[in-house]
Amino acid sequence: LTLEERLARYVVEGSKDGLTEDLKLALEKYQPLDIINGPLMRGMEEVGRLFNGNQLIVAEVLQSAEVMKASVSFLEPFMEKSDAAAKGKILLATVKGDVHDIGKNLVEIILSNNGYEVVNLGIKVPPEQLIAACREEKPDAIGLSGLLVKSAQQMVITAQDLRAAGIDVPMMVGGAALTRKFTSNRIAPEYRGIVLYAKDAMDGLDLVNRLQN
Ligand code: B1M
Repeated sequence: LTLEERLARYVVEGSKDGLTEDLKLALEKYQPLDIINGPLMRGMEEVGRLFNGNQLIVAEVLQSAEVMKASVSFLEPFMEKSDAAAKGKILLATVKGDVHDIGKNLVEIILSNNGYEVVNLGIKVPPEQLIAACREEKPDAIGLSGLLVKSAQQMVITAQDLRAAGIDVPMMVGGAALTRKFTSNRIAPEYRGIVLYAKDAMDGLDLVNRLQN
């Protein structure tokens, strides 16, 4: 197997044997984020396909998630960091009912490495908690992540609740079940502030940078 195939396979098989050595090798060829977005993401996509076809059980998918998380933490110190002083404060959360956090945590890493202060509220965050955190933290933007189809609907509800609470700071949404169209047709009309769709973590950084300028 090639290095790239081995990296994807660690994720698919949920195995860490040899992972660190191969990540080190990969760093000689690629930028950390390209390793994540390339072979590791391909592995995760395969996990999603196998899971969907009932060829993997939740416990196995959890192991794959562990490999992905371990890889991201190994690669994180090698990522480019800008020393720009605090560009703004971003509140991040995975919406109510959803436990998926790998994508959200990647967004946190990218934003904090690029001068943003990130308050990560974690997973399954109900609108009430988000509203309370907004009042306390006074963020420049709110970032919501969700991977389940029902999470896209939960974002609509969250937008409504935030609006009812008088909150209108820019909102960025992302996650596999979401589309740009759903964001502009279903979420944005329910919110008073700007609502932006990010297809991945780097896109998220671009969007937030544009908001600050
Ligand atoms: Co779940 N899961 N899962 N899962 N899981 C999916 C999402 C699924 C598509 C798999 C499948 O069936 N093919 C499916 C959803 C079906 C649907 O609703 N359409 C699914 C399901 C069904 C479930 C359960 C219901 C299974 C069950 O219990 N029967 C359950 C849900 C529990 C719950 O949430 N209440 C469940 C549980 C789990 C695990 C716990 C086992 C584990 C998560 C572990 C963890 O996150 N700590 C897990 C995993 C790993 C997946 C897959 C395989 C991989 C997700 C992932 O981490 N990808 C996933 C299939 C897939 O996506 N291919 C699947 C890597 C990550 C980097 O990508 O999060 O998409 P992602 O983030 C991307 C972009 O989306 C974007 O940037 C990132 C890239 O840079 N992004 C943002 C994300 N958030 C953003 C926010 C932003 C900006 C960009 O700004 C704020």
